[in-house]
Amino acid sequence: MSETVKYEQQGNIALITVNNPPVNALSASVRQGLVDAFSRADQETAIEGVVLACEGRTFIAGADISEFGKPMQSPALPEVLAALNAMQKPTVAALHGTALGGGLETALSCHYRIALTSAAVGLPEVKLGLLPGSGGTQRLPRLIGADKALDLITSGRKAKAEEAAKMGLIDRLVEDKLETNAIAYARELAESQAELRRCQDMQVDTSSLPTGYFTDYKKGLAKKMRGFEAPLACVDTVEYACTLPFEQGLEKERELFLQLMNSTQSAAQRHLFFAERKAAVVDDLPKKTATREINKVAVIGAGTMGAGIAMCFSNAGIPVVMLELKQEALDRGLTSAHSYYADRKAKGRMSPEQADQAAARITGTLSYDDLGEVDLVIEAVFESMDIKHQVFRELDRVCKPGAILSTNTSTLNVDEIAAVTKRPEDVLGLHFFSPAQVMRLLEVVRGEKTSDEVLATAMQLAGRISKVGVVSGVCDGFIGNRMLKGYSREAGALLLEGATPPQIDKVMYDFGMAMGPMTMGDLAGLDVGYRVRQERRQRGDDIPPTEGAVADRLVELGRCGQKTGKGYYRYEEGSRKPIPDPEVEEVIAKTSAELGIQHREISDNEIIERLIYPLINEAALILEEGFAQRPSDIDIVWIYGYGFPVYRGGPMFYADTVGLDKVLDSIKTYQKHYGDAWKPAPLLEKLAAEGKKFADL
Ligand code: T1G
Repeated sequence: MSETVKYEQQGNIALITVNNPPVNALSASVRQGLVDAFSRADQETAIEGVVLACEGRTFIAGADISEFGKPMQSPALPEVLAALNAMQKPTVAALHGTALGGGLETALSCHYRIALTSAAVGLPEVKLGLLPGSGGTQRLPRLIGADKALDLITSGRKAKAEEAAKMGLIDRLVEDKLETNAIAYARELAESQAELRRCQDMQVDTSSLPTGYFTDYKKGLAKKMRGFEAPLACVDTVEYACTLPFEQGLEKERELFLQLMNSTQSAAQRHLFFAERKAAVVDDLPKKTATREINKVAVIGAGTMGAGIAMCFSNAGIPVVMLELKQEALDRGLTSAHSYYADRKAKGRMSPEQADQAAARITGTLSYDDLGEVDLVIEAVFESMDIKHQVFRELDRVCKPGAILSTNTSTLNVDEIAAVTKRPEDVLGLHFFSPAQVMRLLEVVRGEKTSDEVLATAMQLAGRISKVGVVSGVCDGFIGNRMLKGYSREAGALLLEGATPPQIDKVMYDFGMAMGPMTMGDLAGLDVGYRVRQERRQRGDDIPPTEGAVADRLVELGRCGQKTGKGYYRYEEGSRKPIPDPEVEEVIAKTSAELGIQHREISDNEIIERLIYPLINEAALILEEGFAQRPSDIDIVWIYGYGFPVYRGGPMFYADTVGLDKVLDSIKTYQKHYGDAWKPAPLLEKLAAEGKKFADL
């Protein structure tokens, strides 16, 4: 028997237990152990029933993702499940924790399922760019119906045990003593000679499915999951379950599964699965670094960001006090937070109790002297160093020793802010992304003097408020915004050379970005960039005349974007739909002429290269300067902070799929035309020369 699967005889019941921490993934050793255990239980005459259970925190949470992309060791999971299916004695799967993917497929291959009420089940393969490849798409629809199965398989969501029981997926629920109850259940089934109920012997009830059901479902998904291949394949497999005999459906499922397994999209999504978990690790922080308790938080500034940040903490059950200088500003912030919860309540997204409690957790004050007991402060006031200094001097005066003082600045130097306090070791940046209560990214900006304890506390806190924390060093724009500069610069330059806002936005939208740079500019407000460029020009920074040239002209014409009803596009009253505006093309043509730039045909591929390759090049500089720990962190920043397409894995993974030599060649070509703004990063040149990838770092 393998070291990860245990076989015990409990009277007339065989108890087969998987023990493969941390999540009992179906590694090669587990698969072999299960095959051996099933055949032993089938052969032993004293055995009349079988229970399959797991030790540790969860039932099998799926196939071992770390084995993907490598040669598959036999037995493959379908063989394991075929052996389980062939059992001539009642089998009961005992579920606790999260029975996911291949784990749920294993449970579906048992005759009966019992679960703790605290358990959850799901088929999240679609989140890895895959589909359930071991019978899940054929057995689940037969057990719970096509529509419920489609929902679980295409969303990849988890269903709590009670909901799963209502669907008929789980046969018995227990509060505790799962193993004992499971053995009793198996014994009851054996002694009552209960039917050996196999999902594959069931028929999917398609009587209630309207004509064209699957086609329409795919159309809806193609919109909702734009660009993803796996969700559409999932629908095809469920349709096979409704139209083909089980074995044929199984073959089709496997075919599509292997296609997806070998796809770049799935490789990208598997990369992100591990990248997200890796981001939580700070390489030079000892594992056991102490952390501080965070039970009460203060937010300075109750504007859009401040209120959004306050909601993040309240959603995690942490009371928050917002501070403002004037009552009306405070009232505005409290109102926006409280109406957010009222809206959640009205839409049934939160129960009335939950919504009322969350709203009540957000309070306000006009006095710094009320902040003496908070464990963490997040400053979210106007981006001016003078104002930041005033705020941090006040915080240094009133906050208790050990309180963490953080800034939500996206552009200013965190070390300069920390330097006005007597406790720079307790200061760091916590850079949230707008809207803060929605965007999952949190750039945790490690200052020169930030202590290990403060950094460890911040990284732990990120998970607690459902954010993905990524460590950044202190440099201009940290990781995300620093890379964005090249992207925005080139978007502006492409306009001057003849590309139009709709053309650029369509290319980037089709590339998979949540929205194109011009629409994004109009959403954020073109005046934000205008003010930053004005400040930089006053500071004497050498800004090329082309940089932001069109945006500056538009702002000077009062076209600041959605907030003024027109920017790169015009917007109807109350609509966010961008409408191309000939006046903008006139402004562009006039600006190009003033700068002596000829318009020309610009290919879609050039637009992609000139917007994405600066991201890659700047990221290589960020890595070699040590402002980011690893390339995969940068992918997480752009996926969770800037709407980079998930199925492309982030800018670094994408660069590796294109090939660093090809990326470098193009960058060098643009350098010849546009100068040293395109100077290749030494790290990129080195990796390309060595035929290596960012993934090799
Ligand atoms: N394979 C390998 N490692 C896994 C794993 C898996 N399936 N699931 C988790 N880990 C590692 C993870 O990398 C981390 O490692 C540690 O376990 C704890 O995870 C044929 C093909 C189960 C809900 O997609 O959703 O089955 O960072 O930090 O927050 O049809 O992990 O500590 O070194 O996430 O408590 C389908 C994926 C696979 C489930 C637990 N299954 N896992 O969450 O802990 S495809 C999944 C999760 C499949 C079949 C197909 C979550 C979790 P480290 P964690 P958590």
